[in-house]
Amino acid sequence: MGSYAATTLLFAAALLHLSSAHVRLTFPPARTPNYDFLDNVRTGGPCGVPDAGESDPVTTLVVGSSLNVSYHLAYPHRGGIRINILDSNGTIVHALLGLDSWRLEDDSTAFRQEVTLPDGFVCDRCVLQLMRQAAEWSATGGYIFWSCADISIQNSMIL
Ligand SMILES: [Cu+2]
Repeated sequence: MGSYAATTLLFAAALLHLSSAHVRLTFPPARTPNYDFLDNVRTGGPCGVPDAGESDPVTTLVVGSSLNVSYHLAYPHRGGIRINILDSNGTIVHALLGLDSWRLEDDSTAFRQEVTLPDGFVCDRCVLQLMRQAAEWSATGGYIFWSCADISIQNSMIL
């Protein structure tokens, strides 16, 4: 294969990767359309897709409980994750893994992270936001994918 063909193939592979193989929440399930290629270059934050209102799945969680946030990871990008609770306006109200560092940076194939919801924080409609770095695409680590789930946090599962 000539170097031109090899270069073209490599470029095609990179494009294919950029458009199809990243990260998407599986629990709580991502809002729709639940694309796995929502990044901070081509889509707007904090979720990449707008809240679709009534048609979105809403996962009810119990205040102060622990859960395994799980995500489909199509490719083991370098870098870590953050998990935040946002209010319905998209403002971070709780950074469940901290705001100042990335977690799981040493485990690029991880696909879940246990978190504990804050005591006393309930919401009828809020957002669990996952951010996942793809550090090899950015010298500063500022290239990320995001995926959001619409959630409600209640005092009891019995509504
Ligand atoms: Cu990817």
